Amino acid sequence: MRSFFFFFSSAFRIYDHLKNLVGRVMAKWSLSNLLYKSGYRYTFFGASSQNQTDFELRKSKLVTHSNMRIELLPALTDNYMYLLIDDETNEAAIVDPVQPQKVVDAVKKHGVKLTTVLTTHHHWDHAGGNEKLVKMVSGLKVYGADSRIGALTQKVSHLSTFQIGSLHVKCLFTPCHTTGHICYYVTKPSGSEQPAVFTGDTLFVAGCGKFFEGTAEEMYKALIDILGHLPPETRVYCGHEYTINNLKFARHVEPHNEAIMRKLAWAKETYNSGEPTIPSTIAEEFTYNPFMRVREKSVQQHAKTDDPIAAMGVIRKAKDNFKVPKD
Ligand SMILES: N[C@@H](CCC(=O)N[C@@H](CS)C(=O)NCC(=O)O)C(=O)O
Ligand SMILES: [Zn+2]
Repeated sequence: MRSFFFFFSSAFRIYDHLKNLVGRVMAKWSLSNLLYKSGYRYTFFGASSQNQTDFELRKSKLVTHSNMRIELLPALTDNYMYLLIDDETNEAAIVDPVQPQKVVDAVKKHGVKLTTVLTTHHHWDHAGGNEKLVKMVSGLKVYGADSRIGALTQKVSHLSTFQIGSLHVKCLFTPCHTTGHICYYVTKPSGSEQPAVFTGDTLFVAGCGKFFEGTAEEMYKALIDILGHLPPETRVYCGHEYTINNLKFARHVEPHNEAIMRKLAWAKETYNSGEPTIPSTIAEEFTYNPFMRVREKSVQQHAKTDDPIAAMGVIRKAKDNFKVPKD
């Protein structure tokens, strides 16, 4: 009987040992690990080359304007949520709170009163936390322009305005990535404040969102006529950390543009130390963002057209099919 048990416990130990060994070898050679090591990482839309640090190591960052503070909260693989704090009243808003617990923790850390949710568009990686957050924090007003947005309480449209404490918010309707996309422009009336704009998936640092539900003409209107007319010093807070890939595409479009080379070197260094590459400014975007530069000869030559709206369509299609180089 004793030797019977001994046999089984040894056999089990050997089996367990082998299982661990096989598990470790499998983990080492698994597809995700190989992709990770070769500089690839997953997004829920598929794999994309980033050549960067593990997204788990992405740090948050606090940007101080003269009358407001904005905390960048990395979420999911490459999204950002933004906690916007009005220094005068201690009231706060959160932009695209896809990970509600992280939001509640940040609100606690700053000791502010969260009253408002600003939703840029209905996609899951932006609006997917709304329902849970309104259950965790009572009395929240949830802004957005699309009825597909969860927990929506305040439906807005182009040029709708409202306050967050003493801060003034203006809604800018920028349909194209989705038909109900809103950018939020925030100013401090009578302050020397540098304004902020939360651009969701319309304008990225050095890029723009895919045209899922819109046209090149709509994106031209959004980027050039609407966002492009904001004060040049306006800080741009976008929905994703796509800066490096975007600049590699920008370099492909305009190989002789020095502003692109400088920004790319800076973005690689910044991202690899775990820091966000956000915010930029509207003025800066005009120097390196090919989608903001569709009126420039160099971009039009690449797109083989002298019509800026046609150029917008051509380079968006090219970006959709662009294979991002490793460096
Ligand atoms: N290509 C993206 C893949 C994910 C994706 O399609 N993202 C959407 C927003 S959720 C988009 O509009 N991306 C802009 C682009 O690929 O230029 C990346 O760089 O990781
Ligand atoms: Zn997105």
